[in-house]
Amino acid sequence: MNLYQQIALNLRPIKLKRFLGSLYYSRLRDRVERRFSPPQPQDDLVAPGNLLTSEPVNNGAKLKFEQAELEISFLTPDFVRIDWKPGTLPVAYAIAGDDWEDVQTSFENNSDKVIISSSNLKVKIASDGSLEFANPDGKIIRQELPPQRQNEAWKHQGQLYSEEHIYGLGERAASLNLRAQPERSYKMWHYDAGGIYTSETDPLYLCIPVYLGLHQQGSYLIFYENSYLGYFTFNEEATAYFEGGALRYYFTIGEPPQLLTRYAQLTGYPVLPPRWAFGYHQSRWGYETEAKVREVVAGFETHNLPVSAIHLDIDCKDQFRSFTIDPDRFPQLSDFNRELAAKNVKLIAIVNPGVKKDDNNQLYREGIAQDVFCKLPDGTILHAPVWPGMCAFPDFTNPLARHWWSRQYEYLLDLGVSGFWHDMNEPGVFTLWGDATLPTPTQHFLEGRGGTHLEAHNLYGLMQAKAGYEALREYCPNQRPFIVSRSGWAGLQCYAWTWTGDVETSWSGLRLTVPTVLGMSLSGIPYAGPDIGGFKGNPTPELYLRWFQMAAFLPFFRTHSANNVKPRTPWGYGEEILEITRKYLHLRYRLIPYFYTLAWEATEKGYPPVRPLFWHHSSDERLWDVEDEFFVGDALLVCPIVEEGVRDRQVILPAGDYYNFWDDTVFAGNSTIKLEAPWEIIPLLVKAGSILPMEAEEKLILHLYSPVGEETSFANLYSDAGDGYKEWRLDNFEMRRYADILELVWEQTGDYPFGYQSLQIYVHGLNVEGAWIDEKEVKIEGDFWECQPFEKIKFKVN
Ligand code: NBV
Repeated sequence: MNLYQQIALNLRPIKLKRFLGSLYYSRLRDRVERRFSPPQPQDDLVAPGNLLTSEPVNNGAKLKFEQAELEISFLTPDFVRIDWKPGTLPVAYAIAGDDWEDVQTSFENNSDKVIISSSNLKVKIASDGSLEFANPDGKIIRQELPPQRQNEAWKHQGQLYSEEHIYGLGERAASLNLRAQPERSYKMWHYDAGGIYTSETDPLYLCIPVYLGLHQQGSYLIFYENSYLGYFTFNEEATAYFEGGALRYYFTIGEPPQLLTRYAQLTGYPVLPPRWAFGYHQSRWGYETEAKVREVVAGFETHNLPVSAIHLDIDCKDQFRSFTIDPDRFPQLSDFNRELAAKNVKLIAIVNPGVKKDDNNQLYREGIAQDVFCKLPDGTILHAPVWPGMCAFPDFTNPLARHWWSRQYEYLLDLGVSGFWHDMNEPGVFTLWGDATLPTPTQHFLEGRGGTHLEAHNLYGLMQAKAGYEALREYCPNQRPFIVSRSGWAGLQCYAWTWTGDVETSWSGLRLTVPTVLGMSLSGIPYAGPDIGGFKGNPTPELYLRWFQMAAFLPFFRTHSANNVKPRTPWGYGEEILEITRKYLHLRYRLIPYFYTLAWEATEKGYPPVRPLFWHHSSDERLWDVEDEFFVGDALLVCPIVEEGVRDRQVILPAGDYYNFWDDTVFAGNSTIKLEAPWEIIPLLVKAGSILPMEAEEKLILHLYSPVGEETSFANLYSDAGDGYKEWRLDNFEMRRYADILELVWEQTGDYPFGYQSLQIYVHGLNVEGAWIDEKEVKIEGDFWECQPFEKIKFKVN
């Protein structure tokens, strides 16, 4: 794209009055970058050279090469940290767990290699600095070339097996298997695509240098704790290149669920969101008055559609300024929030990081007084244009800035706002050409150590989320914070949800949703979802419907759209679409106990609720490229329709047996089947052996999907008050299938009382001849049993 095309493209979303600011800033950024970081002569790449010394240390070893140092430290027997120096070590923003227990390791020094082994992992270091990781069976899981250093930068390569697949790197508009496009380079540099992105766009808003490798010998996860600008490619080798910092990475082997547990142990387990967050969210850039929002909420009521939250975009603000609400357009926000609360609707307000440069702006004046804005190397405050005009940017890598920022949430919380939506926090600014963010020499505090934007850029949204999270914890100690953040990094799961940004309104945009969300799942980001219907554009009724049906099974279920498109609500597409979306909305609300239990599981194990097909079947190569199906937990297999005009589809089934959710037909797994998908149907399967908890009208509804053979399966149900930090309960179920008996044994832990008036039990796939609750025979009513909690229910079946 030439300069004129870039200018023309950037001009489209930016109104003319912003033109001058953008022009000024683009030139300033270029000048600053020329002055403070002139292009460096690129020295040759330097390898570590020969191994000079090696010695065992607690949990690992230390090695010295001619040009580099290496430290190997086991965190658990299958999890190891590798440090290649020189280079500045990272500030530990992404690291949550550091109380690792000692790991027994052995140290061997042979003539040509050093071997450090634990009970689960062997690391061999050759005398040239190449590394090999093997599992206890001696299978080589990964082989690495000696890393290379070029001035401040590191290049690190792993040899890939020919069949190896790669997943992760945070949010990507790409195939699920990142190696499917070997020519593609994935950049580590959060980026605001400026209103629209497609399957060609890279990077997006939330890059994370973590990936999962899967091949016939096994699977592994590698996380580079390096936030510098970087690039990854996956062809014959997996290459990671970082423009600075030490080469510190973490490596672990095991099945995918275990890999994600290890990653969560390191970077933090996802926090439990409030339960309402799993309901439906309605949003639009354009809910600019209280009256408008009231009208939308009334629309949901009139059409018998549940809604849990309304999101207010920048047009709710006073001249787009952070933490304000336009008093003319939202004159009675407190009362209005009370009105919404009575309908169980929460209000979420957008917050952008840019603080308007204006001496009459109290926030700006405070920021200056507290010296918390990002500066250029010459000590001047950096200003760049965003929505309010020229803005200064809080340096969230400064604890003082975070503390000051976190105090600002109080006003909106007092007005009854329930959650916050962090946008433009890559950070994104307006430019006419070049990179739409802060200049790379911009200075950051980095907890006192100091550094430039090259290192802090990718941390910006993460640290803003931390500030926001801490604010909500402090001001509303009895509520769990709800923040949605467009950007972030490793660790975001401890503070916020995210969404897939300004995705194109097209079938291709819809198709991207599953690989993008799954890629985030495998990068430790559990809560994501798309703008239903795409951001900028008017979806056809069919596209909207198919997007809606898919999103009904994703953690973050939200319609959102740009300000220049038609209002997008379920009732805007005619009676047929309204009826179908209503059915999916109600189904989603019935499934909330299931989603909530998955959220609890994430806090315990780090498992994302939305999982790829190979999650429990990593050796089944048929599943490695499936990116138009996904599991929600272990029970639900969702097979969305992502092509126009399609009324059926092929479904690849992993091992096991599967029930068609809509009619209980059973399919043997390890197969490919075809399922009907008229407009009202999203193909949906339930794994045999599952206990699917649902709720409706204050009843808990347990759907027992009997195993086909004589098997035992387990399920949990987590519940609590839905918010806060008080009592909880965990209902543990064990389902046993014998030849003519199906049994469900129920055990409860925790103190929260059973929250339903009664329960209903449905048995799928079997004819029931008789039922006994705690050994007392009970009569069937319809096709279910309505009862009170029990210890055991037994069915005679055939
Ligand atoms: O605040 C306006 C939009 C928002 O609606 C969207 O969801 C964000 O991704 N925002 C981006 C800023 C401008 C987009 C052109």
